[in-house]
Amino acid sequence: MNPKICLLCGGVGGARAALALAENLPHDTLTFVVNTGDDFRHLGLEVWPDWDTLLYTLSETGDAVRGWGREDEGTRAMEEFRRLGAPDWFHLGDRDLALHVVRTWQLSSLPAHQVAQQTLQRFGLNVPTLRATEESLATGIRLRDGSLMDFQTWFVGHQGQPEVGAVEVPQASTAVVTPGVIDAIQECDLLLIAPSNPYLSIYPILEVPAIGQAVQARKAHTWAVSPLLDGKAVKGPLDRLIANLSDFSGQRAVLDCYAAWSQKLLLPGDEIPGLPQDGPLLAACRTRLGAREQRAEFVSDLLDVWERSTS
Ligand code: FO1
Repeated sequence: MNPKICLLCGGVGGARAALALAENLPHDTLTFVVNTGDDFRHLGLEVWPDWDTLLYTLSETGDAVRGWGREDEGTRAMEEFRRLGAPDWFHLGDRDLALHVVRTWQLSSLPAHQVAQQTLQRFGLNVPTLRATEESLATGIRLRDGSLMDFQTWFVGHQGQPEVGAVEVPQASTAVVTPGVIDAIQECDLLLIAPSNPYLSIYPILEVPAIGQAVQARKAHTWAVSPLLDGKAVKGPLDRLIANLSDFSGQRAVLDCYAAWSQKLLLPGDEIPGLPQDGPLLAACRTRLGAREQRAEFVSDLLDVWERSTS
């Protein structure tokens, strides 16, 4: 029987892992819990980048090359923003913009989890997909010089270049956990941490006390998927964050990130030799997720490891 899986995810790696599960497993065995640390208000609009990347990836309406925003997207609104003197460092495509306008309008009368569910329905998606928290976790980047920069200003505005001293999640202790998140963590057979950026996409979720405690209580059932391939990040600033924030490098750094949370780390088999065997157990798994057949291989390996662990 297929395990009930709850996936903690964020970013492009998280969205691809969610797509892999949704393409290959019964939808009623899955729940996705999405990072809300990247969410911010821009031009008066509520922008939920990790949620939207998941929404567009699962509905196959996203720009697969960039990894964010819609495919077949227009730039007319952006051109007009520029003409009117509005900030243009964060690109909002025409169709993507419509989503943010409708979301902001809906949030004036509905809680975030209801707005999110309505959007899923409009995109024809039926896998339970939950924002980790009702409001943004407002991830902050503490720079090496001691100053604090909000996440999107660092990630997009400065292209992730300023050296990072720490990732901070100031709203974590007061944020309201979305209904259903704790139940999904407690009731799943397998709590899977997606191959997302551990520092930017997963750590903010785990920093929410009720979520962190629930995950800790399920450590024996928690597996993490490494976001590194050939010891390197597939996309984004992870390699530099590891250099800034970890005492280790490559897969050893990922192992260290998840030692307190996870019973197993899944990573390509040829990257296992040389890694220490005294922390989370290491399991070989094909983790390339760019093409449909690779995603099927990933899920097949995941289920093999699962069957071996339960027999
Ligand atoms: N990332 C960029 O690098 N540049 C952008 O202009 C940009 C716009 C954008 C608009 C909507 C959205 O949902 C995401 C967008 N992203 C953009 C991606 C996003 O900010 C980051 O990739 C994530 O927050 C990191 O996971």
